[in-house]
Amino acid sequence: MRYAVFIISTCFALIGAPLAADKQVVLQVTGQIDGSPAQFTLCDLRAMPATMLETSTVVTDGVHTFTGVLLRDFLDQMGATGDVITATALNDYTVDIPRSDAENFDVIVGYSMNGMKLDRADKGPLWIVYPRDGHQELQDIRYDYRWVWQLSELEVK
Ligand SMILES: Nc1nc2c(c(=O)[nH]1)N[C@H]1C(S)=C(S)[C@@H](COP(=O)(O)O)O[C@H]1N2
Ligand SMILES: [Mo]
Repeated sequence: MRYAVFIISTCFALIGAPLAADKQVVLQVTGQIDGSPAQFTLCDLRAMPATMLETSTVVTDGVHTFTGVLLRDFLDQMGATGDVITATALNDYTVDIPRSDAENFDVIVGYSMNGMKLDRADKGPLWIVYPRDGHQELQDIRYDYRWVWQLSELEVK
């Protein structure tokens, strides 16, 4: 039920119409979820509760504020049952993310950095962001691999 509500959500722009690009599917979720495959536009993701995260990254200078959906809640909302999430990017990069990362840390599927939309040339439209600065154990190459930029698909296994 909750799932149905969240899948039909769209962008309700207060001023002007939402950009057409924001109504295109940016993320597909497949595998062990209710109603697989599920598809999401940026509008859908923005309509969900947002989490902000301040952190540095290994590929940018300084500290940035990222905004996105909490991976833990996102998976729960879809009724995900698997322990592994295979994340795939537009450039065909793929990596397995243990579900436990989402349980143990406030990992987000980020859609904006410093209040600006992430575009394709700048790790967008979606980037998996870990709260790196807040946890010493996340400052490790094992986790760096899981910061999938240009994220396009999550497969729950
Ligand atoms: N889409 C995508 N995300 C990716 C990668 C990639 O090649 N494509 N490389 C991963 C790896 S191996 C690391 S260490 C970090 C930083 O990669 P970079 O230095 O190549 O940007 O991003 C991760 N996310
Ligand atoms: Mo890497």
